[in-house]
Amino acid sequence: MIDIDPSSILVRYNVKLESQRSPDDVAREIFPEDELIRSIVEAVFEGDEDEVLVAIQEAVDQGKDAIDLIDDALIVGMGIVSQLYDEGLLFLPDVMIASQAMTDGIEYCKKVSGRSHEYKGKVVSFVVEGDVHDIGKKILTVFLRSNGYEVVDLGSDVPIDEVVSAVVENKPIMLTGTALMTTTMYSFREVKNRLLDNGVNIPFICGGGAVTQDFVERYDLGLYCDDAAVVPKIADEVLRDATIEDLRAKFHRN
Ligand code: B12
Repeated sequence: MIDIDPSSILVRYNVKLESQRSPDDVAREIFPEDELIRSIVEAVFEGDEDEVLVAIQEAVDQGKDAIDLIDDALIVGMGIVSQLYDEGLLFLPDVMIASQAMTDGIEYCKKVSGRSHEYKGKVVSFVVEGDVHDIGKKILTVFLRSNGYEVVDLGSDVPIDEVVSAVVENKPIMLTGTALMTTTMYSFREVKNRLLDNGVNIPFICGGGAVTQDFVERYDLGLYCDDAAVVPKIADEVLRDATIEDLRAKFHRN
């Protein structure tokens, strides 16, 4: 039998773990100080859907405005999750779980107040016809929502007619399209043609596995981006009246 002292192994592992800062440690430093807001932010960060509602109710009982809590607490919590994801401290499942808690919280705030929340702007998102790969698109909608945008999510494998009708009906500030396959990404061009035929002239942000900047910049309205986390920054620029040329200059690689 090999003679091993387990306590020495544990001590060694502990030392290694304690020397690294956990996401919780980093988050705690940036959580807001106001106790009522902090509880909501923390619940979003933990992705605890039940606790989010309890904390919101507590804040409302103590005099906070339910609609203000959306920007002041729920979106702050999601912002911290996005920040830690960008820094590589959290992973995709953490983002998805937190976003569900935030979305439940927003619905609860709207219900409690009886008023509607004012979004920064509306965005329509879809995955192209013939393509079911929707994980990237889901991430994208999480980032947009957590940055104060309303997203009309058309889902995956969406026929071109449906995309164009949704844009005409909802009048978004921009459209996002996802394609993961070389065989499906050609519908971007057709969507763009149909938008222009309908007199719609909004930025059409395209991304997803097989798509490249070289492909997208060959058609009008098209803006390429490979990182879903950048999409809210593009939307912010669109709100500042940036043209497609401005956006390409700012977000395309040379
Ligand atoms: C998961 C997966 C599946 C799942 C999809 C589940 C789902 N609900 O999404 C299932 C099993 C269903 C599947 C099926 C198929 N798949 Co598949 N699949 C994959 C796989 C392994 C991962 C894709 C993924 O989710 N990546 C993670 C996400 C996060 O990445 P992402 O989508 O690119 O998104 C990121 C960025 O691109 C960006 N982004 C995404 N969208 C947008 C939009 C905008 C506007 C912006 C700015 C950014 C952005 O943001 C995200 C993060 O920053 C890839 C291989 C790979 N390594 O990519 C193959 C892959 C995409 N699949 C492939 C194929 C061929 C198929 C099938 C045809 C297989 C078959 N023979 O049946 C079917 C097609 C079904 C269909 N009609 O769509 C090929 C495509 C080849 C090609 N280049 O054309 C790949 C590349 C595998 C391969 N190497 O051959 N697949």
